[in-house]
Amino acid sequence: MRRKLPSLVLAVLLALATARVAGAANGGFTPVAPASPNAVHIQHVYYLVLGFTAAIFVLVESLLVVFVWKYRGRGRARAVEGAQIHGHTRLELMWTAGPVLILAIIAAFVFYQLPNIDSAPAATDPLQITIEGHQYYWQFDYPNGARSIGTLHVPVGAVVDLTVKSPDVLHSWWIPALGGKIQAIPGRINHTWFQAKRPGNWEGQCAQLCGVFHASMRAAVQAESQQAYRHYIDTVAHETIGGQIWNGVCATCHGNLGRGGYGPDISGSPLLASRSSLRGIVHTGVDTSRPGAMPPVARLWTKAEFDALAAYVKKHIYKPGATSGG
Ligand SMILES: [Cu+2]
Repeated sequence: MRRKLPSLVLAVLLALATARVAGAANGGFTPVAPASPNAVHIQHVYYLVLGFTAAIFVLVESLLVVFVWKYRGRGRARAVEGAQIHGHTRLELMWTAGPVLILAIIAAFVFYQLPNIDSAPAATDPLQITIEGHQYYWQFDYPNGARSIGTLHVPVGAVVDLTVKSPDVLHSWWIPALGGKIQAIPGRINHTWFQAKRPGNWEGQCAQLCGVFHASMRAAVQAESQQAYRHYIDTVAHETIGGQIWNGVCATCHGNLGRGGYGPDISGSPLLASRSSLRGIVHTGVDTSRPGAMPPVARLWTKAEFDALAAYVKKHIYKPGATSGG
């Protein structure tokens, strides 16, 4: 026993040292700090389930260690069978009734929390936002007709009603700090909501495998003052749409400066300076039957959006004379 003590102490210390990392809010076992009431209630459920599973884990593992020690071979020859033990009615009843009880408690608690996760707090005038998932970007439409790509701006404290759609394939909207996932399904309209309780920027990403660039399909929600929100949707969203489209749509594959990534280097391509050629390629895509080919990203853009992108790439991305692979 004395020989084993140092390794036992080491194991316990190691467990304690890693427990802190595991318990940290991000990158650990626990959800991110919630910023919306629905996310708060989801977290309550999470912790109840975590409590039971942690207790069961500790119970089972410690019994395992105790039994391994207590019923070890003690030098018995390998061919000789150990003592055969069976039948213990009370124990068997306990480990049948216990799990039933635990599952009933979890189910009851989930049903108790569900209405608060599902339904938004009553608000006289919730903010209506339409979200569209596209390969490989998120698009947001505001009540005044403004549109943004990649980042959704909302006023702090507003109940936000989200209408979630997809014109191409399945996607899944998910900002963990602001509630659960909701599928974006072609031909169907889904709804969810959130209410950002404090100013901040929360990130998430598409939670449904939707193609080669699924992992790059990030989204963010920026909660700001009512004044900053109004300024954004009245002025900024419109003025920056060209850059938003470049960064949110094109740069995903072609790199921030268009120097290539998954997609070819387009920084020197004359296509960027020619409106009609650019229009053709973003509207129809390239070789779309091939998996991972360029999708027709602009299929549903307005003329103003295409014009803004064309002006942006010509000014900021196009570098005549740079080597071009496409
Ligand atoms: Cu997606």
